[in-house]
Amino acid sequence: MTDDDLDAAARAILTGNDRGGYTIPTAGLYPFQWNWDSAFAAWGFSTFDPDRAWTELETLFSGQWGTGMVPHIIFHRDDEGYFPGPDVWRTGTTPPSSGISQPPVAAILARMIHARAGGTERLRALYPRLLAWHRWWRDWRCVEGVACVTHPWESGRDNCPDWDPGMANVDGSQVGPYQRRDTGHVDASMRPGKEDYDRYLAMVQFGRACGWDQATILKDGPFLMADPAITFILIRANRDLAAIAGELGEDPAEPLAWAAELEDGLPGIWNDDLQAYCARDMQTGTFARSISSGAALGLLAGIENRAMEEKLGAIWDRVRYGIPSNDPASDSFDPRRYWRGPTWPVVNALIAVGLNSAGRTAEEHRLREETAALIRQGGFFEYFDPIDGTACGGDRFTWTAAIWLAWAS
Ligand code: 9YW
Repeated sequence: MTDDDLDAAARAILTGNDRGGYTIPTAGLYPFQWNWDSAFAAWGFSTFDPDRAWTELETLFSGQWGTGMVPHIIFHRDDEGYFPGPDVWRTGTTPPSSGISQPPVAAILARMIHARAGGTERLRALYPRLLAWHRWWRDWRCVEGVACVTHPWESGRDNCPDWDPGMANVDGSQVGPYQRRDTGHVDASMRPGKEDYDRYLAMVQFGRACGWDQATILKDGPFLMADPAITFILIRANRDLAAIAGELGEDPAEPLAWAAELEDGLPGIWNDDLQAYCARDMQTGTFARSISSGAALGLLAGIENRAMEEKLGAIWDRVRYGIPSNDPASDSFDPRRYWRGPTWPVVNALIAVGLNSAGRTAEEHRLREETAALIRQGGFFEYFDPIDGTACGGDRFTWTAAIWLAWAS
């Protein structure tokens, strides 16, 4: 296939996964609207259908809660193919949705979509909703100055070793019987394990039992960990929101202040042993034991740190394709098990935005070439083995197609 053929195939994936105003990540495995997937889908659409790009974001924000939270899944219609569905989350919202959020990349991508394809009035209408969501992050997820997650699914990097310290203290033994659906769609050896799922469900059951009361979840919930990836993403997203405010004639003071607060909080997630910013269990103070691709998002937030960059450079050199989600030198590295080692084109794209902002064009070029090679060889899969390039997870994946169009090709 030529790159032109791949462009056409990528567009066909986006339009084929369109369910009317929103795009599913992939048919079968993920049949609803996912939060950060949609923001990337919009970026992809902006290369050939700007109107559809804005619609994607508008539909995402149609699920925004009164609190400002934008949920990680919006269940616009029923589908038995995914677990846990709305009957498990029981958030009571219209449209039905999950009770947690996902990485706030929408402002970063909305700004790039606007720069590429225009749409000032659509952006203007979205602005207060973005601001309300960022305020929710500030009020309900920033603890001791850093962005935290109350569930590994909230991080978007489900079974990453980043969450091992917090997961160890979650009791999953009382969740009762349930039927997973994911392992019916893809290879179980590449998915999170049963013990992981028991704990994921225990956290959902806690949220449900307290009526998704955020103060209770923060104070007494089973899991609270600082996430370096979301901290960096939120710093960048707040600055981009401030830039959007400037363009729209709005006051940028709030998002700028929120970005500065997060930057001030960064020493709290500096792990001296690893010489990197790192996930940290806020309940016990314990750091994660290996460096994840979350650390590689530092440049996205304009954070330059020589010691960490040397570490990240060594990690990159240990694989052939892209930034691995976990350090191959770590005993927790598993090259095909979801977020415990594989490389994710969508994360590579986000890292590349940071490299580009920092003027690191040679590294950005390398990352683009390695990511493009995976897609040329293997197709538009969800993620890849970073050592031999084997395509893994769901096929015809929306965000892989989107980043091909917007960045990798
Ligand atoms: C799940 C849809 C989502 C992504 C997440 C990814 C996975 C859902 O799929 O989570 O049930 O495990 O980890 O980042 O948004 O693509």
